[in-house]
Amino acid sequence: MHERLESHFETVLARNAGEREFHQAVREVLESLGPVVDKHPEYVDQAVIERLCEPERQLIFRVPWTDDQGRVQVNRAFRVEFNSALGPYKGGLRFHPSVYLGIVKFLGFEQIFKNALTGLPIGGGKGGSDFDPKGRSDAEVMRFCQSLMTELYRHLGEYTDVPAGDIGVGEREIGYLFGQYKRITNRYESGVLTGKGLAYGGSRMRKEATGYGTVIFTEEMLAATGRSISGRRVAVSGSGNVAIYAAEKAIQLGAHVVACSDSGGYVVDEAGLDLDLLREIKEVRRGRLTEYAEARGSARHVAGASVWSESCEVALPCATQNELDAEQAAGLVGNGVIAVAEGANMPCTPEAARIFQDKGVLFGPGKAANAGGVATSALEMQQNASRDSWSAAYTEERLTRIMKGVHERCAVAADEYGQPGNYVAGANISSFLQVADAMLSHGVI
Ligand code: NDP
Ligand code: 2IT
Repeated sequence: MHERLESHFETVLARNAGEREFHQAVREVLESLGPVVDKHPEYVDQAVIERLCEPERQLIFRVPWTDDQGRVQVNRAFRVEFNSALGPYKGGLRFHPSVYLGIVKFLGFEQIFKNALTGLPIGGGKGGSDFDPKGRSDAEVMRFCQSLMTELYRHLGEYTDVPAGDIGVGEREIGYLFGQYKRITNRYESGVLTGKGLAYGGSRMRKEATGYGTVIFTEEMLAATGRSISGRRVAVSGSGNVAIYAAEKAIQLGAHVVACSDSGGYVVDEAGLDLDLLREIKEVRRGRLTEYAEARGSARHVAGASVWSESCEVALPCATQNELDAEQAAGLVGNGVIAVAEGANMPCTPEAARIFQDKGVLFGPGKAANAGGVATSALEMQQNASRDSWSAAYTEERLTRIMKGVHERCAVAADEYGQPGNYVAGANISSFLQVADAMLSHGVI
């Protein structure tokens, strides 16, 4: 790390003790910014980097609700409004038992740069709760969402802070959250949440956008080196929103997608994943991957193991942070992987990412590769603001153009700062410059 950034990083460690994932996300960005600091010392002199690492506002609140047995349950919820230099705070809500401040802050920090890379006017924020939706009835999820929004609504607004989904938060949860916001505020403010259902202001292609975008980004990286995903053996991790639609787009482009996972293990299906079956189990029944193997003869379920022990040419980690470590990365390299794109946020450990880069594997970091989801959220906000609704074909065309733009911004910045082909450096530098310039223009705030 550049010596002028080391003391900032020490401050981050001291001020945010115990927030391991947040430290990891900040370190990765600061490690890329050495050449920028040499060229533009004003970013350090004006404490832009120091300010960027400190959220503008952090909310932590109690969420009490009653379960189906009449017992009172208490969860903790968070919203970190990290940076509004480019637009209203924008970023998802995650419901998962592992959620604590350090995870929300890592996600919010990443979101600042990801959102800048889209070229759209959105700032960075993130939220969530340690609520575990698994095994809960629709009525319990509704009561939890209503209680959460009863506090959160006062901090939101289409020009202020616009949440969406993430792990454990999909169309069902966004519906309950929107209903409660509308009821409390007595305003039909469509643009206050994204990922809404199509019936009441959602955007076509939002559900598909993150996974599709990840594969479009992968195809751009491959095309830049004269290759394509067509005919390649692909593995994805996870079997949620991002994973399913990454698999779908890869299949559309002629790839052979053979594996996916959930927290219980993974399935390998040499005949190629049957997405209708996967969607039925995961999206409709909210079931487990073991059911996939039971229903399909060509598939085998491996319990309690990582999908990254399987061989593939293109690896798309789409589950969660730090799910792919150095040993698994070395194994994938040994088995001939040529491209890795992070559909999830920070799924590769720093050591794993370094192995891919050192071995010449194309590596698309999450803040670039999965930017299609939030970008399409911004398109949803545009449709809501103009009281319009676009076709799937037009929205996908916009998404494709945006992802090509993200790839281009990363590639150009990497070249300009002497690290051609390094998408991590390119993503961090390009997005930092945009946010930092906006912050300098706004003065010391
Ligand atoms: P979903 O809740 O739809 O799916 C998550 C998937 O990952 C499930 O298969 C889940 O398995 C698995 N998973 C989650 N946590 C763990 C864990 N701790 N260990 C093992 N497996 C786990 O979430 P999304 O698909 O929306 O999100 C996946 C990733 O993509 C996250 O990193 C998210 O931040 C990122 N992302 C999401 C975007 C979006 O638009 N939704 C946009 C950009 C990034 P199980 O069901 O067994 O828990
Ligand atoms: O990590 C992410 O970019 C998301 N979960 C999507 C955020 C959004 O506002 O659509």
